[in-house]
Amino acid sequence: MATLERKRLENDGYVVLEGLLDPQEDIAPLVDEYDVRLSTLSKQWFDEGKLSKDISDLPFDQRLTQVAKETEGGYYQYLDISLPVSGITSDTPMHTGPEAFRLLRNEKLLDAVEKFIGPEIFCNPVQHTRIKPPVEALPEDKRWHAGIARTQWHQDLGVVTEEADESEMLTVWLPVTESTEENGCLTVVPKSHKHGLDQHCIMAENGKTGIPDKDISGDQVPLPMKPGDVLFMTKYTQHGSLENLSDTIRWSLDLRYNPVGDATGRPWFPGFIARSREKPETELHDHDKWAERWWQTRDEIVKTGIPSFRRWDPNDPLCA
Ligand SMILES: O=C(O)CCC(=O)C(=O)O
Ligand SMILES: [Fe+2]
Repeated sequence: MATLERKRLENDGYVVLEGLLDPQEDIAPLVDEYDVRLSTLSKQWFDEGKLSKDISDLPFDQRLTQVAKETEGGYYQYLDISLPVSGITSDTPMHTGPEAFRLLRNEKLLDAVEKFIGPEIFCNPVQHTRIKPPVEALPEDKRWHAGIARTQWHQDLGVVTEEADESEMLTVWLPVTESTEENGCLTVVPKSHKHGLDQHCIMAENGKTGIPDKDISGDQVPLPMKPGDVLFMTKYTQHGSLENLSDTIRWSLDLRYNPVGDATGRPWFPGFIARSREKPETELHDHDKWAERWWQTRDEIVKTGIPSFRRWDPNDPLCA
């Protein structure tokens, strides 16, 4: 029987559950983990001459903004919780800390995910940490980089492989800092999930893959959210994000889950069974194993490469 949450998702394409998480209990440990990570990195970058001053004493948001300026956005991959989809080398960094894993397995989050996709839950490896500085800290050519700046309109199915067409992939987006219209909150088009996959184009202006503005099919609703609130979206829901026009950072995580057995859309990356009522012994609880799988994946990909993955033809006449 469909739950109330699932009915709302089917009807609107998105659901926000306010206060699902406790910021102190569920999110603060991750913030502390990133605080240490950014201190370590900024010390290292200062020693290597990549930063002009030692900023390890600054509060996190100022440190991140300064790092964003001086590295021209180059910090992003060090803090993301996934490998990139291209350009992986033997020293590509990422963040695989225990608190990141703990959040992927958060019981309150999984209880909510269960209401949407049922009790056999696979943690899909399409997952990101996006810590976005004020836009003026970034050079012009990075102001449409979805990890650190504005995100182009898209559907999540448009950015994974065709294998996921039949999957019931659920996107879970949560703010770590308050997210507002001023600092670049998420925007969605209610009910836009009802017509299937839209044509995505490689935008002439910025080289990013997305849905042209003219094909956005309804009201563009900004979703200001507080830490603890969680947004759930279908793989067809049109969404994007606003620019960070504030003077502080806008930090979010986006995670994905699908029923065990469905394709993830990035088969070369490692996911894991987060919950199985049928076969609990198949769940992964071990952070070290999770981290190890990501690092092993990187090393494998360096040897074998990722099969070229280009869902959208840059010369598609529909995009002219
Ligand atoms: O946070 C953002 O800017 C974009 C997030 C997104 O596209 C997603 O969660 O699927
Ligand atoms: Fe997305």
